[in-house]
Amino acid sequence: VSAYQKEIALIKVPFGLAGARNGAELGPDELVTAGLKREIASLGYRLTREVRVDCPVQPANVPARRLTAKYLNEVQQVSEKVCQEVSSTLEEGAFPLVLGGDHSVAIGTLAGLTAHYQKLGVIWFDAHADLNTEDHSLTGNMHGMSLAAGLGHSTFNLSQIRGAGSFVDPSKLVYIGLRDLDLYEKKQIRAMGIRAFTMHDIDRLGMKHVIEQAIVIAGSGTDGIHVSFDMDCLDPREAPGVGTPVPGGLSYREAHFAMECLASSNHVVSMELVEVNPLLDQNRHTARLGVGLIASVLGKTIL
Ligand code: B3U
Ligand code: MN
Ligand code: MN
Repeated sequence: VSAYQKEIALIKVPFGLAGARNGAELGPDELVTAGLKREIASLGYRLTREVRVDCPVQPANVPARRLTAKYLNEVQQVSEKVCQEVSSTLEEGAFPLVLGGDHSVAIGTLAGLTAHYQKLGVIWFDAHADLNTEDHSLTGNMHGMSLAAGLGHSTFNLSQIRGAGSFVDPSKLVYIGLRDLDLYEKKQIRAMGIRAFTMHDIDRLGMKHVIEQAIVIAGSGTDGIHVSFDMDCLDPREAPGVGTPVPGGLSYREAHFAMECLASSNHVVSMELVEVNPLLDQNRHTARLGVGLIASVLGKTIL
């Protein structure tokens, strides 16, 4: 976050239909309850916009749907709205902070960002690659397809969203924290040559090296870095309140250190934090950690 940009828009997206379990739709309110606005204020930011995107909830009678991409129409509706909010935020010169919701909200965020930035760098913190298309997903859950939509691989993709810009450039995309990939996703990562720092790489190289490399890849020759932060990148001991926990994830300090390095890079132009599931959390632990990580990206330091 640039030192001059001290205006923030809070875009809450209480949408959980594209996730694996119920509860991600409660994430935005949980993050606010855990003290997010206090942190933002105490870091000297002005909240110039606070919106709660109107999201569809599960209908009483779930109609028979195609299993390949569940709740596609709902994801489309939400993506349009999130895109509009993100792009108005950028027009006003504020920093978009998007709170999910499941990770499908990223489709709208990426749409709004590409509307404004020609060359967007993206750092995707996640246990998963979210690269499935409707033809390859084994679950039909669209939170596992958001980057495929951002890259233009799935049938529903950025080009279908009003106002979106061009697709994300795979050479400016970096993964951090991967440890649960479907076979198709592995093939795609290799075929596209996407820089992927798996948990193995973090063990081997250390987070310092990983985040520095990630900032170089996503931050040089781009208009800035979007941080898409899926809370399941963290180890479930740190963040139990997520829909699809995977053992062996980032530690508290690794995650904070990465956020602190991103803050001092001055390249971050937007952030989203997704997949906080209060129904699965313990003592609001995951939401509080989420708030702390956002604060670190926004420039909070220990001393
Ligand atoms: N790759 C699997 C699992 C998954 C993706 N994202 C999450 N889980 N959170 C899928 O459903 O596409
Ligand atoms: Mn994800
Ligand atoms: Mn994930």
